[in-house]
Amino acid sequence: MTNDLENRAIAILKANDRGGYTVPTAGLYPYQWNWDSAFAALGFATFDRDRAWREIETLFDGQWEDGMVPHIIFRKNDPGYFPGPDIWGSRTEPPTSGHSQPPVVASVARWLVETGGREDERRAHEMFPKLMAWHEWWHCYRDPDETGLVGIVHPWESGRDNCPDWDIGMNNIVVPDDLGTYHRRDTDWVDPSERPTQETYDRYLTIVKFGRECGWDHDIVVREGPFFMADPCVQFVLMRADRDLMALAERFDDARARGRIADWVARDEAGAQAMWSDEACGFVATDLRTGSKSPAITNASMLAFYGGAGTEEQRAEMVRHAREILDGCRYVFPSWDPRHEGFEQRRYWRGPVWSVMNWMMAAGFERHGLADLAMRVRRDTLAMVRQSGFFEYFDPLTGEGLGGPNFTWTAAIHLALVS
Ligand code: 9WN
Repeated sequence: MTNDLENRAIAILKANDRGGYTVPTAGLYPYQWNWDSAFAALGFATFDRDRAWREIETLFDGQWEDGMVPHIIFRKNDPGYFPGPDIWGSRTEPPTSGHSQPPVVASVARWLVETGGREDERRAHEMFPKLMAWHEWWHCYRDPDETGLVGIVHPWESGRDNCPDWDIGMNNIVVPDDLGTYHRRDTDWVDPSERPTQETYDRYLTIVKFGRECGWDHDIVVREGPFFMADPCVQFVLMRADRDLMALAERFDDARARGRIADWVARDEAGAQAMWSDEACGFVATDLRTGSKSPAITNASMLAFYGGAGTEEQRAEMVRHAREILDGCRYVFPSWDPRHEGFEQRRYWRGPVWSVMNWMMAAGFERHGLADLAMRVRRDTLAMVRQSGFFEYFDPLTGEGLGGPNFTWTAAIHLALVS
């Protein structure tokens, strides 16, 4: 039996369907985004498993020869979004952006297999080499010195674009005189006071210009590009996904893949440790150029449980942070610590709550026997939707819905939580 809200969520997924892939929200985000599709699949799986698989299979239409799965696939040009395919200049078919996004897909594939039947197993098996190539890309190109810590070359690659986490890396970017003028589109759809500032956007585009001009050569972008930071979200999502990929390799009895993944898993924890900050007493974003650490706890820090990172003592510190932050917010989990300066309850990734982060976080809490924390996070996720609808994100102090309406991943997570 479905209720009105579930029917509404299903209707949103169907309305955002562009034939094999969904757009995050009509207007503001008119293309296929990487981790949005992974979460969309979780929602589709509650009523149409074939469509769930299609959502993640179509993502790999954009996979690069070197294994990278880009963060946006531009299937048809839509002037409603900036920067479009020409600005990225990736010269791929289909046109794509030039960097990736948090690799959630292997975890979704494992989940589909373990909750499904033979057809799910068949499709996961078919996808398996592509997933291996993507993970290999992360471990090889984004961790060239094999430290176990992968880096990101653009805040957009984190999926948490405007988080104050990136300020330490972004402040070092020098905007060139020949960046040129451009017309942002995001502020046509959403109140500019909730979006990244113009100064931030100039720096985003400075990184894109650098990537375009070196032909998106990953080695050059990583070694010489304007930005290279470690992100707790990408690192912990990859840690989780490596283990999920290992479970698939065992299921498919693939000894070669098992050996390769075992190497990655063995390095992952050392990488996580490099993000530990004694000052913040937690896992935080780290600038891989300067070694500077972001000063505050975020919802990405809390994915340590999801990734299975940290010692018992470190996890106890993280639980202490979680409880204090939970006490200070009507709705959790905020994207920047409200006890810390820089918290903005409405501005993009500088305070608001995202359903997808909550979904992963709750799974991590549960896995570590923190049922009360998991329950609170899930309860708030559902409550914000009930109060405000299926918005892109929410104000942690009031529950007001912000950003794009009728948002695919908010609808998908709602379905995943109630099913
Ligand atoms: C840039 C689509 C994407 C999400 C990201 C979110 C936002 C884009 C933007 O929208 O990023 O990739 O233009 O702000 O931050 O997580 O995947 O929903």
